[in-house]
Amino acid sequence: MSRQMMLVGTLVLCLVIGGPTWAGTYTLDAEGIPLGTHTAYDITTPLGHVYFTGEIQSISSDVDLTAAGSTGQIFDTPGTNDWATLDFGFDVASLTLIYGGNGGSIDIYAYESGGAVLDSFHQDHTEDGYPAGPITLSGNNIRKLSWADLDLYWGTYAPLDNVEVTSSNGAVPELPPVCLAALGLLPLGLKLRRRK
Ligand SMILES: [Ca+2]
Ligand SMILES: [Ca+2]
Ligand SMILES: [Ca+2]
Repeated sequence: MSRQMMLVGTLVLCLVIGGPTWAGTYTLDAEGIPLGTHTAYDITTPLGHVYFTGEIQSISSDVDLTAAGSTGQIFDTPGTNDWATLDFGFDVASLTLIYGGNGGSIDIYAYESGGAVLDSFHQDHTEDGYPAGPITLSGNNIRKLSWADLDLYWGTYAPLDNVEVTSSNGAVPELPPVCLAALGLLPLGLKLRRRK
């Protein structure tokens, strides 16, 4: 068997065993998540796991959010003096989303894994007729998105929808660790074979 054939064979075999990891963009639309309040609800996406803390509501009651494209369920603040959060189990390059409310303000922060703020957004008013996005928050390896209505002292209604998540890894298939390990051992295998 030629060296090239062994290389291709090893790649195919380890991709079958490990499965390629596809990175790119995925939109979180809150559909399929049980209604009510959650703590770190696990949303499995092709990009990796995302954990939602906050309230899932069945429909937006904000006309601006609906006009911006919100359909069905929404990600809302819990209304328990706390932030709603989306925690990402992978590095995120940017988040494009629509937001709303029927009064008060909205603050949205994007954090890195160490807790430093990478980007943020603030709007003084969310009453009818005020903008609802889309806006984009970006940064080097975002791991968490948090938002709240601080103007109404933890107002209970500050919804997001259609959160388009772009992974830092770009839209390319990634080799699983088993492939990298197999490729790393390949030269050794060829050497032993030549000795026989
Ligand atoms: Ca939705
Ligand atoms: Ca509004
Ligand atoms: Ca709420």
